[in-house]
Amino acid sequence: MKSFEANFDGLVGPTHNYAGLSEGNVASKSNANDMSSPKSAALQGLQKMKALHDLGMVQGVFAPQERPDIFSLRRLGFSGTDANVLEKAYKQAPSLLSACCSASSMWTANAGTVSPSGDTLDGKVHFTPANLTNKFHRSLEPDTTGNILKSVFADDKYFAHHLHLNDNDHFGDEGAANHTRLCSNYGEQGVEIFTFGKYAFNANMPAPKKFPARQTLEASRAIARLHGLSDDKVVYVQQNPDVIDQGVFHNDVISVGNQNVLFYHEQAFLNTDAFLAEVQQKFGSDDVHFIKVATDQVSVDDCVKTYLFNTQIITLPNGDMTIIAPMHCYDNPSVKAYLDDLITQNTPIKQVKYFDVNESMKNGGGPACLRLRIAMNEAELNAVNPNCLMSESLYSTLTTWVNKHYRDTLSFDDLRDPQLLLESRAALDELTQILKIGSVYRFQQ
Ligand code: SUG
Repeated sequence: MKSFEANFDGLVGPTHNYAGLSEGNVASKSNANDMSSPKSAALQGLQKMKALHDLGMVQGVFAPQERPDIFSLRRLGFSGTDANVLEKAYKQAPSLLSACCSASSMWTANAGTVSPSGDTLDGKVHFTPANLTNKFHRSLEPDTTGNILKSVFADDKYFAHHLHLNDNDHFGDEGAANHTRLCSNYGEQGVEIFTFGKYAFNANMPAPKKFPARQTLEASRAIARLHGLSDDKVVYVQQNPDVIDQGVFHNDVISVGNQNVLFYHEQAFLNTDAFLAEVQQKFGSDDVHFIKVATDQVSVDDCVKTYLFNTQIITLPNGDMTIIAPMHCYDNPSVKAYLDDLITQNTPIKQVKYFDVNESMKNGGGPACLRLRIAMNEAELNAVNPNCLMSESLYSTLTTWVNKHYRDTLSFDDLRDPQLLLESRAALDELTQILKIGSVYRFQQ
C-alpha cells in the first residue's frame, strides 16, 4: 500500500500577538510588545500550506484555539460579564491576559507526538497531545488540541488517542518538537528518536543552567509506552544543555530528520557518537545520511537567528528531498552559502525553497514549528476528515475567511477589547463549519 507523510499546519488564530511569554526563546523575548498582524500571519501560513499542496504533498489544516481564553480567566478568579473579565484581567494581571490571548497553538509541532501505524503494537496511528507544562500560556492548549485531533482523525479503526501526560514539570512534554522519526518508507516501521532536555527524578544529571529544559526523559518514555513502540526501534538522546542555554528551547531548532536523513548541528546532542551509532544500528542495514553542520560552518547563534534546522525536509512525489526554509536563511550569507553548497553534495536533499513566515518567526516559530507530521498509508489517509485537507477550494475559502475576520494589526491594548472576543468567536464558529470538525471549542458547548 502507498504511504505518505502529511503535514498538518496550524492556522494562526485571530489574536496572534507578541507578548514575550517564552523564557528561553530568544525571538519571543526580543519582539515582546511589537505590533503584530494576525491577518498577515494567517495568510503567510496559508501560502506555505498551499505551496506544499502544489508540490504534490498531502497538506492538512489544524484549527486554532479559542482565545481570549475566558474559561481560564474565570477559573483564575476574574468574574462578571466577558467584558468585565477582560477589563479586570487587563488592569489587575496584564501578563495573565496576554497569556490567555496567545495564539501559540499555531505551532502544531507542539500539538502532540504522533507514532505511525508501522511503529505501534496494535497497528494504529497513535496521538498524545503535548501537555506543554513549562509555559503557562501553552499549558492551556492540550484539552482543545485533543478535541481537534479526535475530530480530524476520528475513525478508531485506524487512530488511537491518548490523554496528555500528567500536568507537571516532571512529565513536561513538548510533542513533535522533540521527536523525530527516521524510516526507509513512511509506511514501514521506523526509528523514533525522542530528545529530552533533562531527567525528571535525578538532579545530578546534566541540565541547562540558564534556560528551562522543557522535555523530560520520563515524559518521552511514557509516550513510547503509551504508543506501544518497541525498544529496539526507539532512541532517547539528551539535548546538549549548553545549546538550550543559548536559545535552543526545542530540539527542532537544532536538528531535523526525514526518512533516511538526519540533519543536525554538531553541538545539538550529548554523547553524539554513541547516539548516531545507536540510530544506525536500530535503523537496520540501509545507511542513514547523517548530515552534520559544524560550528565553523554555522554558529549556534546563527542557527537560533535563522532557524536553519527549523526547516521542513520533505520528500516530493518524485523521491527528491526539498528543504522548506524561512527567508531568514536566505538573508544570512553564511547560512545561504551553506544551503547552496548542501544541495550540490551527495545527499537526497536537492532543493531549497524559501518562505516568508516572519510573523511566526518573530515569536520563535519557523516552518517546522508550524506543522505536525503524520505518516499514513492510503487507508488511513482516506479515513482523515477530508474537509481539513488542503485543496484549491479550501485555500480560497480560508483566504476569504481570514480577510473577512482578522485584524490587520494587534497590540497589547487591543486584547481587552470585548469586540476582539466576539470577532474571534464568530471566526472560529465559522471555521468549525468550514472544516466540519464539530463543536471543539468551550464557547460552543
Ligand atoms: O513555545 N513561542 C513558542 C514557539 C514554539 C516553536 N515551536 C517549535 N520549536 N516547534 C514557544 O516558545 C511565544 C509567544 C509570545 O511570546 O507571545 C511562543 O509561545
